Amino acid sequence: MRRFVSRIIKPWLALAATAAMVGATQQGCSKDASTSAKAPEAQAPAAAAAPEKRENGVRVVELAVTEKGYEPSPVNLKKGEPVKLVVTRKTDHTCATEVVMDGYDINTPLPLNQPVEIAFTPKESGKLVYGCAMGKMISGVFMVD
Ligand SMILES: [Cu+2]
Repeated sequence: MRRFVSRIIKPWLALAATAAMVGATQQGCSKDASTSAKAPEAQAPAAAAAPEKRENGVRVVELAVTEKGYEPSPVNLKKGEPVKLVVTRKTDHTCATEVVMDGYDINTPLPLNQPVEIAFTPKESGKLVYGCAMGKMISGVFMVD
């Protein structure tokens, strides 16, 4: 439908439609936002290319919350290895204003542009999903080995 319309409408209409779509993705927990936030999950093993960062032997993982969701995602972690997340929310245009992780008692607010540290130790192997407070409509993934 959208493709058909864009083929026949005049350029200024196409511009208007584009603007409307951008507006829609900025509404946060809209379907568009959750779809784009989940896209990286599909390519799971392709994980973080960045080298591991450590402070006093503790793994440090820096995450940003952008309009695409939590980035980077997925990130590989190791079971039993303590991790310090440093999460910085860089957008006010989504509902991802906290990090919620079930099973770890984590529900941490993210003030805009302020790095927030969250320490935890993965206790099970597999996929660990965290996300926003609304049922993780916007989410990120840790792959725990
Ligand atoms: Cu949400």
